[in-house]
Amino acid sequence: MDDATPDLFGDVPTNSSGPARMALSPGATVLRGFALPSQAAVWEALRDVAAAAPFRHMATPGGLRMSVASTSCGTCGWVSDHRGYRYDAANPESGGPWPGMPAVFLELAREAAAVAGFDGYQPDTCLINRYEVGARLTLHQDKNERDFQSPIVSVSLGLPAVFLWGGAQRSDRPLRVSLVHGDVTVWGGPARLRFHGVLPIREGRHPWAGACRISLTFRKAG
Ligand code: MD3
Ligand code: FE
Repeated sequence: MDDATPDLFGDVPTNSSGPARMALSPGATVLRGFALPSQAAVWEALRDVAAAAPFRHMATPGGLRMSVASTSCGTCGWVSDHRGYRYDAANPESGGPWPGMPAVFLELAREAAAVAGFDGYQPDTCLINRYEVGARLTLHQDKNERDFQSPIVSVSLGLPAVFLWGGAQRSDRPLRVSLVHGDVTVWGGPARLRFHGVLPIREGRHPWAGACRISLTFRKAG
């Protein structure tokens, strides 16, 4: 966290008085600690998904190995290779379908969306990103989904991250927001196409995740 850009919510307790809901910008809501009540069941389901569809470092369309390792569950999964970014019903690693979306994932995503004002959320995929120390995501937009009406819900687990929250243009100077284990964010409406990214993960240890951050990102892609 540099001094010129203070942590927006650094003084908000993460779990002392139940989940806190905060508007980041129109359409973007941070739900502090929202995943904590279901964290054990979420973690167990995550291990099942990763056993069925192992994490791997995909290649960008330009041929670079992503620093983030990923996998998916649901009726389609996010894929990147020399042909571009897309959602595919098949896991290219196995040729078969992705693991189904665990009920505990779906319930958490639907409840978070509803609290943020999006009733009836029906995500069909969850992208699971694993960040080792130093891994990052440069500023980008999520534009590979067919449906921009539905929000994106993301769950942060393991090591903390500094999330970059940009504007409609890549050149808009991003805000920095700390996300810690159990935080859930909901991005929809006017926030849906904003640029965003994740700064390199700093060293640390989490009791379950070890030296990693894991994010679950729910989308209606198909
Ligand atoms: C804001 N993942 O996989 S999730 C991605 O923490 C991605 O792994 C990050 O960005 C992560 O594409 C961020 C939070 C998120 C997801 C989608 C958004 C924020 C968003 C789409 C629009 C605006
Ligand atoms: Fe993204």
